[in-house]
Amino acid sequence: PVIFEDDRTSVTTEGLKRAFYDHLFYTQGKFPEIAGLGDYYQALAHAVRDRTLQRWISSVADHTATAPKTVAYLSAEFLMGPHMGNNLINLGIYDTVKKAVQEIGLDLNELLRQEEEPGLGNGGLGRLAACFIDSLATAEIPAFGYGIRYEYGIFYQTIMDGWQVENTDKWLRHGNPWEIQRAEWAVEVKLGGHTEQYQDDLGRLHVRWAPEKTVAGVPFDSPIVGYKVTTTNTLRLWRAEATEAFDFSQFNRGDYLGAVDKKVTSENLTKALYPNDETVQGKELRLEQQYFFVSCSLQDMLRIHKARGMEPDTFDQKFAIQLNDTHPAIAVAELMRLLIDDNMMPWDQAWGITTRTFSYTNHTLLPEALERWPLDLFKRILPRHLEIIYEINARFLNDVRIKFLGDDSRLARLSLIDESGERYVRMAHLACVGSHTINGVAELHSELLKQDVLKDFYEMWPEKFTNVTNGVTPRRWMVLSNPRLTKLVSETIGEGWITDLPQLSKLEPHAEDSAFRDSWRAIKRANKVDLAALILRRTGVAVSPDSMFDVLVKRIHEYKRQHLAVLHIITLYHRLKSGRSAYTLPRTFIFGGKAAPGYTMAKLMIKLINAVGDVVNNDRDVHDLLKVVFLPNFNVTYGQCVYPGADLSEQISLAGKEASGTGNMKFAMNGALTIGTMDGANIEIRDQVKAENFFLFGHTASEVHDIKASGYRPRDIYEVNAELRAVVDLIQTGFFSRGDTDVFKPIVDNLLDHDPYLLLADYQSYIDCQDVVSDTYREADTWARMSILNSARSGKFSSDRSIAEYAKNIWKVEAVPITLKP
Ligand code: 26W
Repeated sequence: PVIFEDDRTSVTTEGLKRAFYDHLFYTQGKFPEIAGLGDYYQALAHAVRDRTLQRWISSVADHTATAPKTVAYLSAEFLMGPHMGNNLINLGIYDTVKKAVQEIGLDLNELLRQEEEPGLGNGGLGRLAACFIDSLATAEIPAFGYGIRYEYGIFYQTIMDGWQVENTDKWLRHGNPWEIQRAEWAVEVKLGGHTEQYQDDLGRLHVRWAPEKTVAGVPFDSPIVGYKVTTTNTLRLWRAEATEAFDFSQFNRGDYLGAVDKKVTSENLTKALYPNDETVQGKELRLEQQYFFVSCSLQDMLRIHKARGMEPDTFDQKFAIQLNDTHPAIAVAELMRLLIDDNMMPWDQAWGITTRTFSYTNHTLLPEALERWPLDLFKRILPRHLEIIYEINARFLNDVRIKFLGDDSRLARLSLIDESGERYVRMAHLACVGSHTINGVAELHSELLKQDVLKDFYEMWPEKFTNVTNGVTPRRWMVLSNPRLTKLVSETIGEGWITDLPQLSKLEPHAEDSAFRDSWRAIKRANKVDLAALILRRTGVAVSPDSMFDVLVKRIHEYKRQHLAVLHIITLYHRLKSGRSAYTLPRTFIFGGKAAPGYTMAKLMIKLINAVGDVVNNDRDVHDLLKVVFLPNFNVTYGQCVYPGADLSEQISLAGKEASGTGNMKFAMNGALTIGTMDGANIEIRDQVKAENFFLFGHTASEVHDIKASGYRPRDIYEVNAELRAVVDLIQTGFFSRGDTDVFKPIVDNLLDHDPYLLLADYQSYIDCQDVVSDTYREADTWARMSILNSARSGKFSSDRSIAEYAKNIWKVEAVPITLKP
């Protein structure tokens, strides 16, 4: 119930139109004759933001008054994607706004396209954080998302001559109407310097940290509106600024420009997101970023806790803090420091509070992704934290010693300090020791954590380990991105599925209804027309919506094996050229994803995709049966068009490498069939949709383990498999590179001599499976049935389910319904 209606709250068409003109005039300072699309977007965005505020303030007021246990989701990345569409959906005003905008003579879709998406994340982990805060708000759970307000998000990718080129992502160029700066809640963060002991009046010893420098952290808040509930939580992102004190002292010494210089240096801290996923770099600035946002967030939580009239000794009863991978793991040492040094709490009490507060999610099994900081670098930036970590370690190793008498190698393996060569601080170890619960993100991943990466910790504390399979929010990934399907589904089974996704199972009987299948197919066709238009606009390649849309979108990485899909394409092409394939199913291969700028092999994989596309797309012998496109700058916005338009979802990572995957879930919900390995959440998707509706290929994780253990020789496979040999030879002899035999040599050599991700071992199984896919697709009716069942059985993969599990089993938090206050 909107208690009083005005230009800021009204959700009638007339009220919305008034609000729009009001903001065009008073916020943008424009009138229709001189306004552009950007102005119209800003005007509408402000009108929509106004409509979140009454809920937001009601939520904050209620939480302030009743002090419920609150979740703090600490994440270095929040890959939010555009806010406007999502807010329209969650506020329940999409259709009315569309109408209001129409009556003004504008097109809502065109306005939505004006928003620069906040791409403050690399991929899966950052997008998961975004889905989770949507589900938290929808579940009416009091929660903050805490992170970094990068001035430049993930780089903007273009393709030149087939190669990836990176450009800065100036997402704040036109301002950000979705944030409110809260200068009054700025905090100070120390860096560098040294520590010293001192005695208080009672003669007790304490430690003081005398930093080399301080920076200010300024919070920027965005509302996170729950779906059709009043609860509106806060995403609080920190920006680094120079501290007043710092400027002032320099200025007084007459060094004005020196002071300005320092200001610039401070602000560099939150300048840019590191574009690497799965490979750590050990850069000083990255550690500073991590510590900066963690310290800001913990200081903020303690401020809120005290403002609610409570003492630090009850902190763990009021906050549950989730560490999104190890990027915020320094929080364990920082909370100890804040409790001990600033709040004068005894060690044991502080440690109890700390370990009851934190829980840790691991997102990767790749050894190169495990964060460790060179000890000297760590000590230079965080001298006090190193002391605290030494003390945590000493006490921890003592417990280990007691549990495993005389097992010295175990002590070395478990230590928070890696002393096997150059010394490092191991962040995953800090996270494990400081957390009450440790979880993986899919069943297989959680099992492999216990058997492999975190085995020693599992043996120490088996009770800490659990699984929470990832999920994605159906509000963005179905309702917003696939309105056609949403309409059909809601007309068929009602709207309950939007917040209770397992209700999609009510669609199952309709798979046998031919009229329903026709509607289902027509929707997929229409979505493919939209996707084809996007592809044409961005690549210049015309693709036919009548071909099968075979899609592989995710970060480019060898373990994800985009080049295995390329081997398949070349196989089909080679069959066509050698006349051994009279009847080829028309397929459009759609690739998208970014390579880390320093990851040479991944960049070469992009070049290979484009090189193969250039040849295949322009070869008349192919008769347009095969098209290969690389959609540049794949991001949330494009995802919203890609997932609904896909027929086939490629989830082809080497088994045991992909922690979960979440794109796989978005595809399945939207009716794509999956071709995939027994990896991550693929296994659970197959469990749900049933084996006959899933195209499985490749070795299992345990087979992979055995193959590697018994000495894998990829070249042997190349020697005996003629078709594979022909395919590899086409690359090797420069067929896709105008005779240049050097350019793809690193890929070919790697495959033939090392092949760490077992492409050759899985090749034949993949090709055979793809042949089955083609045969199945020809049976349009069979395919439609399978597509419906995939969607109908994807209910498990809502992030609402994931969040319910975290809330009940890990955070121990409950819903707090909010009533709207005038
Ligand atoms: C420090 C470098 C770095 C940066 C980011 C290392 C690792 C990461 C992330 C953990 C990479 C990531 O996004 N992992 C993905 O997390 C998803 C959400 O749980 C999973 O679905 C994906 O399988 C996993 O690759």
